[in-house]
Amino acid sequence: MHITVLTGAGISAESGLATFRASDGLWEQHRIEDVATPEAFARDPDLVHGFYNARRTRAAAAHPNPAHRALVELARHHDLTLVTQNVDELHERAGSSDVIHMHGSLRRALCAACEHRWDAPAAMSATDPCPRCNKPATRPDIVWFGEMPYHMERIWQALEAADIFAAIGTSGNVYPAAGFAQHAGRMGAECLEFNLDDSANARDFDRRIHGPASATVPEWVN
Ligand code: BJW
Repeated sequence: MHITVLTGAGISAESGLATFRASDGLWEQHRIEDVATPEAFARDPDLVHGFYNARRTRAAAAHPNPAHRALVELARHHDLTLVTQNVDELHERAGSSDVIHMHGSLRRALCAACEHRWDAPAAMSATDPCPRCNKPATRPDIVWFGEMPYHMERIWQALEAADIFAAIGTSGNVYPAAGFAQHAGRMGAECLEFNLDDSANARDFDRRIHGPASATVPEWVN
């Protein structure tokens, strides 16, 4: 049996990391247009680096919770593809391997000039030189609005191969991830949603399991 899981910010909420669209979420404190678009980075790279440097510090201090750990257990018994929109590394730190980071990672830096990637230091600045081309064009290796998410070919294949597709802690507001349930369902997968409430695309799921992921996901896996 092949299971494809998509995780969003909600799975890391109980590890103390803010989600985006909650009333106290990241998009209440920052305008998307100021920190999560290539235009924002071109206009004010220091502001964008400041936003991601602070999140890198918070993510490094956070710990995986029972929902992250349950997915490690799931992979022991099933053929699992784990796709995350999250830029933290809590899945890896729980013990998951081969995690597909479709929106990039706080742990990686990207040269906007030559596209070289490397491990990010704790704090970055746009004037940091690229280790390959030496240009001062360092940016976080994060997929911003209007940019193409990573590993899409592999993800579509995993959705098409899935007997079960499960979305955990994602609001269903951001494409292409918000279209995954519809696609997997059309290809024959049973679609499950784990969330506190119905997401924006709840109608695409066969079953909706409401509650905190740290309780509902381990219960599903065991
Ligand atoms: C719990 C819980 C608990 C809480 N237990 N649950 C129309 C107009 C303009 C653009 C578009 C358009 N239609 C589509 C687009 C494209 C655009 C898009 O979708 N825009 C929408 C806003 C409409 N998408 C893109 O641009 C993407 N690229 C793309 O489409 O490329 C193709 C293309 C290229 C070029 C030209 C044209 C097309 C890229 C999207 C990049 C997203 N980037 C961000 C920020 C970067 C990463 C970062 O900084 O971390 O990624 S935005 C932000 O949203 C972040 C997240 O990964 C993403 C999803 O958020 P998520 O994870 O769902 O979090 P929340 O907060 O929304 O939800 C949390 C959920 O958890 C809630 O439901 C809670 O209830 C739940 N929860 N606690 C269980 N304990």
